[in-house]
Amino acid sequence: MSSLMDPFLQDPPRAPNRFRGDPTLRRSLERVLEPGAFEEATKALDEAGELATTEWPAMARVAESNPPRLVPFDAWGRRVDRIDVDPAWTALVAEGQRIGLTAVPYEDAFGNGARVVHAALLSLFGPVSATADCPLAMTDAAVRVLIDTPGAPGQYAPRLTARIDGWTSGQWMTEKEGGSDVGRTGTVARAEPDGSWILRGTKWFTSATTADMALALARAEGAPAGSRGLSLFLLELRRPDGGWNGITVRRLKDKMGTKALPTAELDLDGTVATMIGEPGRGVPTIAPMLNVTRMHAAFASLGGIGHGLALARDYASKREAFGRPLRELPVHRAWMARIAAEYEALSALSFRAAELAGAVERGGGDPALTRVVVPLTKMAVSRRAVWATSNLIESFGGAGYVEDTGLPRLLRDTHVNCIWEGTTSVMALDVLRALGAAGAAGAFLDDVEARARSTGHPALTEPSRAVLAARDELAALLAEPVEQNARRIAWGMARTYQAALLCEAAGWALGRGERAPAIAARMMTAEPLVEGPLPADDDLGALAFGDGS
Ligand code: MFK
Repeated sequence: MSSLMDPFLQDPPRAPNRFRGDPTLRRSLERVLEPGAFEEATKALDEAGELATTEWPAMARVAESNPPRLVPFDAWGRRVDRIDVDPAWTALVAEGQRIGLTAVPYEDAFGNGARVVHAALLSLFGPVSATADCPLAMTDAAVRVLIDTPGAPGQYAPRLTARIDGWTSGQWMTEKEGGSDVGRTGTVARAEPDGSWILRGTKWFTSATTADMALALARAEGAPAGSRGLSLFLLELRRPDGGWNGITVRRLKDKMGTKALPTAELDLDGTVATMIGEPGRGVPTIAPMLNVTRMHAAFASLGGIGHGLALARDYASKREAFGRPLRELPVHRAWMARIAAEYEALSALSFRAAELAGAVERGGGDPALTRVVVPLTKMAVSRRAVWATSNLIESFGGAGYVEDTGLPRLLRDTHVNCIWEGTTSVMALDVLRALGAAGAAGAFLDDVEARARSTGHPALTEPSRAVLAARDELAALLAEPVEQNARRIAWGMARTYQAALLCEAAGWALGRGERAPAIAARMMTAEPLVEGPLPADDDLGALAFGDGS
């Protein structure tokens, strides 16, 4: 061999079938689903698990290497505002539709487990889809709104849930003035004599601008300021002749991640729309959409951890340091175990949320508890997934920081989920708002207790005791849920609920000779579940902003 040839080559990390090779995911489904539904789901998940390590990441690489481009004018000077996306990205959207990401929740194949199966499919597809899951999230959510809103036009849901040649929907809320504070929306709607509405304003963050339709908030002329003056409108992006429906594209956003996803600033001027739901009830009418997209954010993040962990496990078997494969180094084993514990805990929380949401969507379940658990899950999974994916890419050393390994994308694309559809603080405040409903706090605390007590296995005595102590601490905090404590309460609830659910999952798994959830329960409950009290508001201002100091 020539001395110029480097004999040292690294074998790239390869994930096995992402469903069959992920015991956490398989266990979560097997435990929660009816046996018949689990068998049925396994076929679809096996196929998705295979594609998630082969074709989809290859397509995503192509899509990301050719990001969307805005073409404002055609060759002859006409304003066209064409958004060119790579065909691989369009094909990934179609793949998501084909495997049922906009259909499964509305089909009967999995009964009450539909949202659970859907969530698992999403966790396999999301992290390797070049964010093609984003338009599918909004499409799924738009279907929910159309179904839930009396009098909404009936022709759209069948198009949006079609597995072949389906439509996609956008969701246009965010404006310059109102990101979290949606009540500041400036877009106005003028009533026309034929009953339609004409919209005018600027939408500041519209993802998936290639959609066929969108749901948008706007203020009818003469309606009061604030969120109670907003109504919800449905619009088709294109007129029947193919031209834009009173829409011009100001620019595409240059984002930190989600590079293949065309996110745009749009001016609406003369956009023809239909009002959905009652005037002035736009926020509560669009709220079911938020609850669905927040579940999507959680499962895309969870999938990011699962995908990164699969690669990191493979790498740790191949890569040698200090004379041994990484997986044999005690420091590496302890670190990877902590990340795996987090994945077990976040999976337990996420699939519980999917179980609750699926039951409510089918007219049963516990709506008050679900209303609390969905924002809690979105908050905890998206934020902790940033920690987990950051640690996972670090586990590859320098390779994790090199773009053409594809690894940095894992962190970038996960990070958006902390922001998209409501930040961590917005979620914490939403949890407090949801706890205000009659019976919600009691239902949550009772569920924590029931899960912690569900196992008498001696290996779980300590974890279960820690959960019950944290439950009592939370009960005291929830008696006076002040805004300053919103994040502390929400994080305490998330960690305590995760640990309670882990105890239950661990009891089930130990019965089958599987010990990973029990180890995770021990690791998670060895850390504080509820943070200690905060200093006074004055002190917080002095520390955070230098107030009065
Ligand atoms: C994937 C790639 C993405 C690419 C890049 C994207 C970057 C980021 C782009 C973004 O900007 S995403 C940000 C999107 N924005 C949000 O998610 C909004 C965040 N803010 C909230 O969620 C606020 O909590 C909310 C706007 C809902 C608060 O509005 P209000 O009007 O101040 O709340 P209020 O008065 O508490 O609630 C009004 C009604 O809605 C109440 O019903 P009633 O009128 O019948 O009493 C609430 O119960 C109901 N409601 C609010 N949230 C609900 C809900 N109902 C059910 N579920 C919910 N989640």
